[in-house]
Amino acid sequence: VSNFKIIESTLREGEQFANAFFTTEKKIEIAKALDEFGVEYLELTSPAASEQSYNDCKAIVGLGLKAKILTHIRCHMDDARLAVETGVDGLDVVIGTSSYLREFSHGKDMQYIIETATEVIKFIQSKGLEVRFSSEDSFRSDIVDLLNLYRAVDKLGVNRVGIADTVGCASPDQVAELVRTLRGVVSCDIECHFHNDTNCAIANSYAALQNGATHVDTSVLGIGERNGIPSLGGFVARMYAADKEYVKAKYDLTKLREIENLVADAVGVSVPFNNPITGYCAFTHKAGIHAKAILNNPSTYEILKPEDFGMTRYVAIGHRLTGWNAVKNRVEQLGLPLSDADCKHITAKIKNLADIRPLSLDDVDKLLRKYDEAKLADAH
Ligand code: HCA
Ligand code: CU
Repeated sequence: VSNFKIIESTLREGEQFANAFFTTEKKIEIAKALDEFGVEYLELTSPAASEQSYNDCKAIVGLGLKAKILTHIRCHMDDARLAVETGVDGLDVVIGTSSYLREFSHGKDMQYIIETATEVIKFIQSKGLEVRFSSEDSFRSDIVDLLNLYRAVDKLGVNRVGIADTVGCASPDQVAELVRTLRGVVSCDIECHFHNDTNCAIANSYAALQNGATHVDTSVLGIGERNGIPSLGGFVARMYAADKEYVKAKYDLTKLREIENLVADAVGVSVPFNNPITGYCAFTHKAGIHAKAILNNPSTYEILKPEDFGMTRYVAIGHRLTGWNAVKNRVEQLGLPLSDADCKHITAKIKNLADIRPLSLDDVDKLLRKYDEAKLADAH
């Protein structure tokens, strides 16, 4: 799947994360970092949310970034009027279409939704701005209602329609089916927004792209409402696995770690240990069989090349699953003149010790050096 665009929503969906409070300075720092990374769009909190949100939106527009700046609004003329004043490149308009949201949230029927959408979309277009129209809770909406609505807004000439799995209930096959159907109904681009309640957000995004979607919403570390949406890093990892050259050409992948640390710090969380690419063990190889193969050729057990992301691989050796090839590699790194037989002998010793307690690399190095010294002493 090539030719997709990222709508980076750390500064919109991400602000809905429980811990998020971004100062203007922090928002600017994050916006600049994401722009350097190369995301195509930044989506910002609605200017209608608060006075500061309005001002921050203007401040980010004023940075003159390469990325297009979008803001996210309810399908309402008041919000649209306020948003166009900020100078953004486009508006992401959203309204709830499921019966849950129509009954318990805004209380409007489909006819009213189509009429309001038409008014709001025409207004945005009259200002020369890009417009996307999306239905919240798409996967629990009536399919006929949904397609009628999308068809109507496509006829108005919106740039994109969006589907949103607001509650994180969709599976990749359901996504594939809905996007494929939608692809047959509209001629505009298709954006998708998946929540991660059942850990399917990235798989769902990929399924959407495979079936005709063009734009994917992400946030750094996946922060958002509840447990969030696809993480920028995880999504990029998925797309790199699908088309490495395309992804490398489009984005500055070595910036990922810095951006994640910036956002983690800003919202007071740490980067998860098993995070794709930047998790602390993402490139650590442990079992002897893996270590041996990795040392021969990293592609044996690595689908992502750590150096493409400014990361380094690590082969863990101080444990009971270790193997003599990994030990030998360490011996060579230390420049010790030990034979294969020596390495096998030391490996047995490491396994014995590691059955009792885990060994640090330092412990292993000491063992290796001691062995070497003892050998020298014997020789004299
Ligand atoms: C919400 C809105 C949204 C909007 C997605 C979109 C969602 O906070 O409920 O604009 O496509 O998940 O539905 O984030
Ligand atoms: Cu959302």
